[in-house]
Amino acid sequence: MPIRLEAILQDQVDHPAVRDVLAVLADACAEISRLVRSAAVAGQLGAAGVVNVQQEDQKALDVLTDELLTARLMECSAVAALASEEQADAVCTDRTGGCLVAFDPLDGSSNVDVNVSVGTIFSLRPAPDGRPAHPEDFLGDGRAQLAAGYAVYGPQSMLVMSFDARVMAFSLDEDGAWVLTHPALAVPVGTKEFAINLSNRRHWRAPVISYIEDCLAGRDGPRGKDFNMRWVGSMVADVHRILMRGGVFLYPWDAREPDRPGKLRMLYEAHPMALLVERAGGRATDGVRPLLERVPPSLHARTAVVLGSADEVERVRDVG
Ligand code: AHM
Ligand code: MG
Repeated sequence: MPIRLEAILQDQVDHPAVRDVLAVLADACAEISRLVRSAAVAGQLGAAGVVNVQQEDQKALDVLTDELLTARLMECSAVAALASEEQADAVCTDRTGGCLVAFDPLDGSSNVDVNVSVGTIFSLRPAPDGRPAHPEDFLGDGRAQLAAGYAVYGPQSMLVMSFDARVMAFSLDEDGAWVLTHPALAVPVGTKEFAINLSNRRHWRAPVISYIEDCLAGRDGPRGKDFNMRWVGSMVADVHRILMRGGVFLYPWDAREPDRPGKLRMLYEAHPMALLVERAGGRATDGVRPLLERVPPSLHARTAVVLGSADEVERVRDVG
């Protein structure tokens, strides 16, 4: 008998607000999966003709998924405030207690028009007790997260989440229900796969170049083994591969925009993925410090990211 997400949330999540918010997010991700699957037929691919707070051109689906998640979360009484990659400011309610929810509604959306996997990333934090939330309440370290997860919309739609020490994965069945397919993900060590956008090589710092050169040298180089490279360009898909079969993912600082500490955002990309990877036995750093120790200075603050198999991440040090 397949185990459904509702049963897991009911039996295994002690925190009522976390339980409610995860249920809402799971339903919303199932809706987004349908939206993504039918987007070509519904004429919802392509650009929205708007630029978001990150100065990135939004896709029509960036806007639709952001609106969908915002609407569903605002209806949930356990949500005190939300922050989205697509919105300049946090949206705070006058509710007290419950959760703060940060999300990237459609990660990797530059891939959506060419039918490559995209996803939704989310992170739950405790809301303050006894007063309504302020936007600054989101600015805590990664260890303060109550739960985190992502959905990946690929050949299968999967929902990966952690609300305790484990990382579980659910797959969307034909009837639109999330069914437990992977009860405890564990990132293996001793792997031979790296993921980085190699086209940025000339902009990296020396230690990143040296790490990647050693991988590229294969069995003739200092690592003494051949490596494989993968770069989907959707963080959800690259991290999903690492949670399933190991490897390392890097989006380091680079010299294109020297004042920017990296491309990926801490609150709704780096922190939730770091929580999942660490709970699955991997490591996640900004090249220097554990990502979960970092506190974002602002809602959309960026960071360098190195995550994956513990032994590989340990090798990539002092590159932040
Ligand atoms: P997005 O949230 O606007 O889609 O941007 C984040 C994405 C990540 O999913 C991915 O790892 C990275 O950007 C890819 O960057 P690049 O195009 O430089 O390879
Ligand atoms: Mg993203």
